[in-house]
Amino acid sequence: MATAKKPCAKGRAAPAAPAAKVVKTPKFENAKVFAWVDKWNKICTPDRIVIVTGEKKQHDDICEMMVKKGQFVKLNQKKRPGCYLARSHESDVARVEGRTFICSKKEIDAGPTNHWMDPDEMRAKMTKAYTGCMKGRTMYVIPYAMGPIGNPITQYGIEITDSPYVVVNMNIMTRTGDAVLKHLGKDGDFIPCIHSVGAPLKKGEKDVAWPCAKNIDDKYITQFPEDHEIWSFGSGYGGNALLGKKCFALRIASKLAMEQGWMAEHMLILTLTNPEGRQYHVTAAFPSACGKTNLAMMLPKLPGWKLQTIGDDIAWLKPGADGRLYAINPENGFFGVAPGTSMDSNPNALASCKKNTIFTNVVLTPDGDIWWEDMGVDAPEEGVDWKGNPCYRCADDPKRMGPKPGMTKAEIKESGYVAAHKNSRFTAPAINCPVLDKDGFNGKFNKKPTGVPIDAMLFGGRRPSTIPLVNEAKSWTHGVFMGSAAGSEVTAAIISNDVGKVRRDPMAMLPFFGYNVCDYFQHWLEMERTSANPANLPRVYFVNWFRKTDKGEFMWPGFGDNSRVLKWICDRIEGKVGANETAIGNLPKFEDIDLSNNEGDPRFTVNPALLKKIITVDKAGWIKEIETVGESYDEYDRKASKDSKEVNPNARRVPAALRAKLAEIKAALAKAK
Ligand code: OXD
Ligand code: MN
Repeated sequence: MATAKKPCAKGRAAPAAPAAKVVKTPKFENAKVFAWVDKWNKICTPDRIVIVTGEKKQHDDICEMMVKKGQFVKLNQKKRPGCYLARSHESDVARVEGRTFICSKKEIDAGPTNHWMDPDEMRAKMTKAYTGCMKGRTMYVIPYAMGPIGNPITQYGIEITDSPYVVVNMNIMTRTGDAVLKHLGKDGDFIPCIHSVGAPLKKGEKDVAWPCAKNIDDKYITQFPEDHEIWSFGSGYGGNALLGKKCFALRIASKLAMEQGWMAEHMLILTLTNPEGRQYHVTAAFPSACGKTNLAMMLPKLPGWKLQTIGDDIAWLKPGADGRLYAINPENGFFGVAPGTSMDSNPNALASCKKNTIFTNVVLTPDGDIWWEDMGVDAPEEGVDWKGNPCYRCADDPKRMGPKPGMTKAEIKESGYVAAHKNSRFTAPAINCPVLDKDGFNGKFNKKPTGVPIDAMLFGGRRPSTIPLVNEAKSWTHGVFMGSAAGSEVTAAIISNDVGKVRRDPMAMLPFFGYNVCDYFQHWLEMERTSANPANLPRVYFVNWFRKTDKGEFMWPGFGDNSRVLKWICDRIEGKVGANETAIGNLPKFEDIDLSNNEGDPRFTVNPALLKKIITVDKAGWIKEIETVGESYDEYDRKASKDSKEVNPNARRVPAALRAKLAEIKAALAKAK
């Protein structure tokens, strides 16, 4: 039964809730920066506003404040100076692709691979969520640069956030602070970004270790590609909250790049120097968990060859007057996956996180250090797992940990337990990397700030069958076709109905296209049409380190042995070696793969008989492969709504040049022996 409302004292109407107190917006010389901060100050109503200066003292003070609040664990400063550990909420451990939106005015412009919502509807919905969302919190204003400040390829952003975790991670991952504001001056342009963890605090309420919106449906990672704006709400996870990374450097930047004739790609950049001192610059786009960071920092097995890192995740490439593509790494650090990073797989990544690094969701050891699965070192007797619970060294495998003392490896495996989250991360300054190519990283070539000219572009994926070790595209269009067909195979290691099926991940950009995938393919093709000298575009290759035997054993050792493939690529560029010209592309001749220094640890030794197999065409496999690439094209051609089987006549189509390439390879395969 409804109860009658108590009349207000003296019969007057109840007073309206007091308007939230708005703190004063600080002054900024740049009017657009002031307007952006002022707008969100009034909506989010934080308790205070702090401008991120980029200075070490402010960074350290924020870290210490987080330690006091229980949001960071300070690691053993003798072993890991300047290092901290964070543990995230269980709902907030990875990118949320289902809550990531490209809010273009028209749905078709977001395309068939993106989630879309009408921009006005999204703005209204999110503005409601942002209203009062920073109560009890500090609003930080982070001026940041994607790329070396002042470089012609660099772009700038202003991220507003209420997360100190975001501030200190952005300090590592980008160039932040006063220098950026100075560079922007009165009217310099930037990408406006707003982020909130979506967890306002009531007066006197104690904060939690990892504030966020706990319900996945309350998280929004939104890009407005026409307005070049980024709005993120409810998540503190790196890929959702460090807005310079995926949201700006890939989604918004890919749109800008399409409009302005350059490229924003999910690619590592490396510098390779041969024994004669000739330098090559290579980019590589692999989907997640396919070894981009490992290749970017690899120690070559081939004597006399040197590899240096420029970037491990994102490349921005601009065409030069000579037709070459010049690349910078827009980032300033590595946001690497921890598990699996070991002295065997990537000693340079381990060295990169020796100091000034933030670890998220790894194991804390009793001596204040960190550990993760497949780190290649014995686990401590006991530790604290990523959820903050005790964990213990496994009874019969010192390289595993379980949730109870004395558990066996089999028991731990059966339970599915991991002590470090599978997507646990290190955020490490690039400058820590022992093999950093400092000039290239600073966007310089021949001492000039232009980015480095790219000689070869690689695509790849985890493909246990069919796809050869390395395959050279016969033309730029063929290279674009190869990229469009990239993907990774679901393996028997995963319990899934999709085993053996390929998840297509064109150019490794599936979660990162800022616009319609078909337009993106067209843009790649346009790079040749609009080039000042198409002959100077990079050569394109498809590589696959992951072929397996019928018994499930790797046929190629990978890691440092991949230098053999890179050398073959350099030899091709120099015209030093020929190739087997096949229906699918140019494959190496066995004798052209350098097998020197092929001794030692049998795990890292090339088996010549297996090598022969992975540089030939598996005709039956390729006929199937081409068919499934065609199916992915058909899928893109359908209307934006993913589950519709109808072909929408208004849908953007896969470019005819790629359809023609597919048909050409299919016909050549049919004719091949
Ligand atoms: C990714 C990453 O998810 O780089 O691709 O973090
Ligand atoms: Mn990535």
